[in-house]
Formats: sequence, C-alpha cells, structure tokens
Amino acid sequence: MMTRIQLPKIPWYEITPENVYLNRRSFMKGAGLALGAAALTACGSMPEAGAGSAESASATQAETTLAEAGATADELGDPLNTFDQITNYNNYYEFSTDKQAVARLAKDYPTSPWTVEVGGLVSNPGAYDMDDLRQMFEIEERIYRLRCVEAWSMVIPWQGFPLADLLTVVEPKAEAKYVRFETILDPERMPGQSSSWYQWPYVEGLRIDEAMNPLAILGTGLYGKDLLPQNGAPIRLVAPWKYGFKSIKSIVKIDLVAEQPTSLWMAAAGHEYGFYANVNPEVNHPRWSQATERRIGEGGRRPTLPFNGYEEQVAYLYEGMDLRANY
Ligand SMILES: Nc1nc2c(c(=O)[nH]1)N[C@H]1C(S)=C(S)[C@@H](COP(=O)(O)O)O[C@H]1N2
Ligand SMILES: [Mo]
Repeated sequence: MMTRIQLPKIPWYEITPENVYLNRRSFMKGAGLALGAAALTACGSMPEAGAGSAESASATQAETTLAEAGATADELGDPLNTFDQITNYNNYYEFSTDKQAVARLAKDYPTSPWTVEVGGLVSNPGAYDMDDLRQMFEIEERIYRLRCVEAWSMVIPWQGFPLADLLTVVEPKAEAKYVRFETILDPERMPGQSSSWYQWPYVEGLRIDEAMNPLAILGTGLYGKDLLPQNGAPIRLVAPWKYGFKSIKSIVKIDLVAEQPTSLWMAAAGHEYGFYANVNPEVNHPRWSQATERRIGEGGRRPTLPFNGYEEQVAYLYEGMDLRANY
C-alpha cells in the first residue's frame, strides 16, 4: 500500500526558491505523483491531468505505480533503464568491487527487520522500524538519473519519501549543520568489509539545506517493488544531482551534526572524492574527464549535465561557492 498518513510537512516553498518546480509538468506526469498536489495548488499551477481536489488527486495517484502509469522516460525524454540493468550493475563495495557480482553476493542479505536510528543534534531522536517508516510517510515515485563518478549513468524509477519529512519529525536543533549517514556494519555477512582499503562502515553526509531539498529522498523501492539488497535495501539515500557515491545504501544511522562529516570516500581518497560531489562536467576527476558519460544500455557517450540536469532545483544551494574548490 502506498497511501500514507500525512504528517505536517514544511511546505516546499519555504525550503526552496519559488522557481524550483514551476515548470516541471513533464516530470509530474512522468513521475505521476512526484510531488504532493498541494504544492502545485499552492503555487497556482494545477496538474494537467486529473484535476480535482488536491487530496483526491494524491490519494488516487498514490496507488498507481510508475510502471502502471506507463511512464517510460524521465522528464528529459530519456528512457528508463530496465529492472534487469538497475539490479545487476551495482556499486556496493561491502559485497564486491565487481559490479556484476554484487547482485549474486547480496542476494540473501537479510534486510528485515531493520531499524534506523535518528539522533545527534535533534530534539526528538528515535529508533524507527522500517515498517513504521513506510507507514509514517507518503511514499512517492521519482524518476531520477543516477550519474556515477565513474562516468556511467542510468535512469531509475524510485519509490521513497523526502528526507526532509523525516528530518522534520526529529526536529534538528539550531546547531545542526550537516546530516551524517551510516551503512550497516556487518563484516560477517558483507565480505567487502574485511578489506582494509576502506574505513567501514560506509559514511556519507549532506549539508542540512541540501538534505532539506525536495529532490533528496530516502529510497525504499524501485520499479514498484521494495529495494533488492544490491540497490541498498531496505532504505538508501538518493541525491540525484550528486555523484552516485553520495547516495549511501542500507542506512542504519542518521545523525544531525555540527561539523562536516568525513565520508568513506573522503577518507580513502579525499583529493579525488570531495564532500560536495555535485555532478559537474567542468571539473574533471584527477584521472578522467567528467564531461561525458556512458548511459548503461546505450552506445556512445552523452554530455554530462551540470548538477546531472537538476540545476534549476539545486543551484541556489551553491550560490557564491567555488565549485572547483568544493568538488
Ligand atoms: N553503502 C554503500 N553505498 C553505496 C555504495 C557502496 O559501495 N556502499 N556505492 C555508491 C556508488 S559509487 C553508486 S554509483 C551507487 C550505485 O547505486 P545502485 O547500485 O543502486 O545503482 O551507490 C552508492 N552507494
Ligand atoms: Mo558510483
């Protein structure tokens, strides 16, 4: 079931500039219910299809998966990658550095029951059972491009809920400036965690305003099904304007913190993988160009878009920042 109790949310227009979603109708149609219909009425622009009240629109849309709605492309017209591609070409170093081996090695990884601890600089910390999280928040569908720092990409129809929804519930304190995420530590069942190349568990972070941006979701499924282990079941971050490594999988801990967290990749090779990791065709990786990418399933290369094509939604976060220094 995808109908959820609605908790009070920070209205999107209070946390993003006004222009963000105004002309994203193809995105809306493609994603079906990418946004609460209420957000659109609030900015005076009604959904094209199935007008009617905001509540009834979201109630009916919430039952329809992307696949059922017949969505086959993202808002740029690029076709979705297949379920098979998305679930068999994975970066998940806890299992293997071989992308084609991850699915097999992760297949039986137990992801239920699962608890996510949310704490740190918050007024209302909590340990949430995954089943409760699924009930607490309205699960939405988003078609996002995923652009790996290795210069390949896919288009993925996710389910999930805005990270902002969860943060709103735990009430970050004024001193909280960053969100720190941690993957499960389980070396007995995750063979890659025996490798001393990396400092386990996998850690990632966002600045709090990035985390509150409506594009940032906690993903719980794709193609209308719960996530498989190789994609980071049962819950992972999806921050589509950033290189894929920011979208940390199989999260067990979320902390609000005052200092910028050090991610696993910053600790391993900070000169190559910075904290921000915004997709940027103008800033090359020290060992390869980021100007183009290979879309999985496609021949040739395509240009890489600034912020992976989400510039309109996120560029305001980085105004006045040197994006070359803050790679
Ligand atoms: N815990 C954890 N999260 C991770 C990774 C990882 O190795 N471990 N790899 C990252 C990288 S490099 C990418 S490109 C994406 C890949 O997500 P996907 O396999 O679902 O496409 O997951 C990211 N999240
Ligand atoms: Mo990646």
